[in-house]
Amino acid sequence: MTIRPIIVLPDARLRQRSEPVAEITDEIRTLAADMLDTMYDAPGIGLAAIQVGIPKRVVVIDLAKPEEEKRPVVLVNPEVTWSSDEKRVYEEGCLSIPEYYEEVERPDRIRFRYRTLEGATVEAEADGVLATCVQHELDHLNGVLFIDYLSKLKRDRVIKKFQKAARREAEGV
Ligand code: K1U
Ligand code: ZN
Repeated sequence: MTIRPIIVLPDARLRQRSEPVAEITDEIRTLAADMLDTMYDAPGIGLAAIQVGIPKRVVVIDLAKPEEEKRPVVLVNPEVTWSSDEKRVYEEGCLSIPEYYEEVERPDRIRFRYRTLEGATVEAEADGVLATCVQHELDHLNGVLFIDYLSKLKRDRVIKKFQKAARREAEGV
């Protein structure tokens, strides 16, 4: 079991676009296993590879409740292929912006495609929380954060708060 450190705002790597996975190697399988350990430990319901500092298009998701059996899903090179016109508002959080939650409006239903660790291509449809989570994680692969959907006032306020915390930590305060 390996828990990797999760990078947090204002780390510039969170704004980087991640590269597609060309081949599913042992390195990718180890990355996915470590991401699942890291997500369960946090805890969270999703994690993108860039959140552990690796700019590769890999995402893990598990929406199972603590009392349920785990249902880990690994998405390699995921893409949204269709999204509904109907929207849904959900209160989102982000492990890279700890303890900050805000409502975000996104398409309610999506279709998406991804590769599994076994190399199969899967086409899936999602609604509700899963649709929100997949869209949140795919945004991470393009350097987009959920705070980008908020007003400039709210976004600037949260960025400033995290910049100040990073400065204080660097100064050892
Ligand atoms: O990508 C991330 O930072 C993970 C994030 C995923 C997410 C949450 C909410 C809406 C969309 C995407 C999280 O998991 S934040 C933590 C969280 O939501 C949670 C933690 C424990 C139990 C249940 C949820
Ligand atoms: Zn996030």
